Amino acid sequence: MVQKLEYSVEEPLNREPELEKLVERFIRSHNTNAVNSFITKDGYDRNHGPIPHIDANTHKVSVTGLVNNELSLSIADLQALPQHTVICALQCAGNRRHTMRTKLKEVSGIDWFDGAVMNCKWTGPLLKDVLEKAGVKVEENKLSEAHVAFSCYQTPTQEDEFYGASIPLSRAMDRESSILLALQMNDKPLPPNHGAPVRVVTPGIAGARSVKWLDSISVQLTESKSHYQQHDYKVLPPEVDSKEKAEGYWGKVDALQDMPVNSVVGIPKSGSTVQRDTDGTIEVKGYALPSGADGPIVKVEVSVDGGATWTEAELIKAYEGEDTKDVELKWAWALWKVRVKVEKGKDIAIYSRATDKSGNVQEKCPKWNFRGVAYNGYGEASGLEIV
Ligand SMILES: Nc1nc2c(c(=O)[nH]1)N[C@H]1C(S)=C(S)[C@@H](COP(=O)(O)O)O[C@H]1N2
Ligand SMILES: [Mo]
Repeated sequence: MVQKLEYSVEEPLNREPELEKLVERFIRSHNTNAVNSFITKDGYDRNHGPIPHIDANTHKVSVTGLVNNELSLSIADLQALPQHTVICALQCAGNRRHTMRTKLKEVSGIDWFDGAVMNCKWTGPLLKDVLEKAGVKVEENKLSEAHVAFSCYQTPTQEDEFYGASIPLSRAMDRESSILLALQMNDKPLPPNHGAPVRVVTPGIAGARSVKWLDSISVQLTESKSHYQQHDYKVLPPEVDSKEKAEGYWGKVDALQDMPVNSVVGIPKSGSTVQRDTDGTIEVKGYALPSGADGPIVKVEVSVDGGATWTEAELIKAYEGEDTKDVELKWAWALWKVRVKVEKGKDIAIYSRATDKSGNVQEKCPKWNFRGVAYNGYGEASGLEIV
């Protein structure tokens, strides 16, 4: 039962925190008084429609499609299953779109800067356990082409009657993938804006597949019919440069799933004046994200000479007082910091470059794509004045 709606289809809530507040230790967020650090307390919001406030006591999640037993699970039923916790980065596929738009060419989509990502702790049953309870009924030779579709029917969205997404069944059934039906975020029940009472969390996969206010799960041989699976969130080839041309391509290009290795420079901020220390160094900080299931991040390097030489940064995986002991960090972001020597001058740029465990290395600049998704060029703070 929906008790009220906040925002609207015409004007959904879309916001990102300031980058410095995401990567700096213990800076209070202006809006919520939350303190971000390794675990993000005040993350971005991305909605394609209003935010529903759902009654957790009556809400049900259905499990249908190619299963032996269709299920209708209450929140209490989901709580009764074994609970799993994952700390993972969850990012919008459009994170850093502003950089693609300004560095390469105009793209279509919300002007996200580098803050459409959060690193949170999520708790709930594994999707795999829920699917096993229902019993997946897919013929052996069809297993590799099956999908799990998630839907939220609470409100219409900007381009569709509902919000939906799907992921490959093989990924869902892999225990290591840590795909959850999250009931808690950072040890508290989910807040309405992040999907209360239950949302999907797909570590390593574009945020668009982490369906909030989850109503239904379906095992099927086709991908979700949602606009957001079929006509959005795809890396179109560079020759597609208009809405009209895109029409001929949506059906031919795979849906974006795994996100690429990435890093950004959060401090200093582009365009700022930075005072050098007596030893001629300045402090540089940022975050880094592994590619898909290839985490964790193993290296971040910083360059102050346009990429000719690089200095390795220190990876800060957790902070004291934050209980990340015994928690797998494969899906998490890495916060990093380094002191680098830099000459005095104007219009200085600092680059960052991340490497993950599987050896994926961030490249200087990826190819342009019409929707400006999955941008992962070098992190960059530019236009700095060093004094
Ligand atoms: N039901 C529903 N789920 C949704 C969305 C939405 O609009 N409706 N947006 C998706 C997108 S594009 C992203 S990036 C993430 C954002 O999650 P957040 O708002 O908790 O940051 O939720 C995903 N799940
Ligand atoms: Mo997104």
